[in-house]
Amino acid sequence: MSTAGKVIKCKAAVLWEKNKPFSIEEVEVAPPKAHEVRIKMVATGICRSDDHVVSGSIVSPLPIILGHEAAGIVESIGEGVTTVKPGDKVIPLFNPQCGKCRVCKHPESNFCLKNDFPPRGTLIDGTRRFTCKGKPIYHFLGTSTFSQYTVVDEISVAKIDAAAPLEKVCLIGCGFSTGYGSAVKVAKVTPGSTCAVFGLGGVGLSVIMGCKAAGAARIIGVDINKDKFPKAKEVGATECINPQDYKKPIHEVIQEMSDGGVDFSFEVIGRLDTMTAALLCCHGSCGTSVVVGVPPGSESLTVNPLEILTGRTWKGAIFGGYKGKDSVPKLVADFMANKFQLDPLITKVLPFEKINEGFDLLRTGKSIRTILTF
Ligand code: COD
Ligand code: ZN
Ligand code: ZN
Repeated sequence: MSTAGKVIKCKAAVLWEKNKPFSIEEVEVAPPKAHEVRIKMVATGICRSDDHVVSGSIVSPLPIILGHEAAGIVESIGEGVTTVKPGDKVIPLFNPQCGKCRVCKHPESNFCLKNDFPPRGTLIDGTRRFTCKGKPIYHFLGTSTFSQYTVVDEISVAKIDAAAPLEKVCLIGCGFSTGYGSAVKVAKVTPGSTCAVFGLGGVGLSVIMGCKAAGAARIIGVDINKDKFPKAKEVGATECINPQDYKKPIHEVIQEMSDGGVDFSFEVIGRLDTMTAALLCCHGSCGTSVVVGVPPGSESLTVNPLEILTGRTWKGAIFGGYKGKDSVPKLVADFMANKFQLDPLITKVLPFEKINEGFDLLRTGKSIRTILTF
C-alpha cells in the first residue's frame, strides 16, 4: 500500500533538551509539500556537529531531530519535483544548492544562501513536517536524518548511483567530503607537495586521503592522541607527530621538517591555537592554510597581518567547497570506481535505536565514525 500523500508514523531520535540523551519516539512525518522530498532513511553517520547541538555549542531551537550525514531511498515527492523520483537512492545535503543565488552561480563558492546555518530549524518555507506527542519538532540543517523518514527540500538532496552501498556512502554526506574536498578542491594540493594535517579524526583522515589522491609527496599528521597514528598512516600520512613530544612550538618543528614551511596545512580540530599553528607552519611566502574545523562558540583569532602580507594564503570552506547536487553524485561514482576508500573511517555499525551508544563512542574518542542503520 502506497504511503504517498499520507502522514507516516515512524521512529525518530528526538532531542528534547540539551545535554540529555536522545529519546526514541514515535513521530508523525507529514507528506512533502511542493518542491519537497520524503526519504526513507537507510543509514546515517554520527558527526561532531550533531554533538555540538547536544552540548549547546551550536545553538538550535529544541526539540529537534538531528542528523545530517546519511543516505536513503525516496519514498514520495511533492508537486514540481523533477530531479528525484520514488525509489531513487539519495544523499540529503545539509548545504543545499539552489542553483539560483549569487553563491550557487559563482563557479568556486558553495555556501548556498538557502542554507539553514545558524539553525532556525525549519524547511525553506519556514514550516516543519515532524510532530511528536502533538508538538511540532524542529528540523536540523534541512536534513534531520535521525528518523526512519524525513522530509527535505529538493535543493537539499542529490540522486546517486542505484548500486551504491548506502551504509558506506552516507559518509559522503558530510565527513568524508568535508575533508577530501578541503584538500583537492579548496587547497588544490599539488603533486610532489608537502602537507600538514592537524587533527586525525574522520575529517582529518579524509583530508589525508585527498592530499594523497592529489599526489602529495609528504603528509605530516599532527595529533595529541598517538592512537590515531596507525590509521593516519594506513590512509596516507608519511609521518605523524605529537605536539606534546616537543619543547618547541609545533609550527617551528614543522617548519624545520619542511625547509621553512609546508606547502599546504589544514586545521581539522576546531581550536584557535591549532589554527594559528597551522597557519604559521605553512611557508610564509608560498604556503596555503585551510581552516576546516570550527571552534565552539563565536571566538576570534588575532593574527599579525605580516603573516599574510608576505604571501601566505589563508582560506576555509564548508563541505570541502563542493556544490552538493553537482558533486555528491560524482563523489559516489568515484567511490564506486575505487578512487578512494570509506571503510577506514567506519569503526562501528549499530542499529539506529542504539544512537546514544554511538554518541558515547564519539565523546570518548573511541570511534572515527559510527554508522546507524535503520
Ligand atoms: N592538537 C592536536 N590534535 C588535537 C588537539 C590538539 N590540541 N585537540 C584535539 N586533537 C585531535 C583529537 O585527538 C582528534 O583525533 C582530532 O583532533 C579531532 O577529531 P574528531 O574525531 O573530534 O573530529 P572530526 O574529524 O569528526 O571533525 C573535526 C571537525 C573540526 C571538522 C568538526 O568538529 C568541525 O568543527 N566541523 C565544523 C566544520 C563543518 O564543515 N561543519 C559542517 C557540518 S559538520
Ligand atoms: Zn557533519
Ligand atoms: Zn544557492
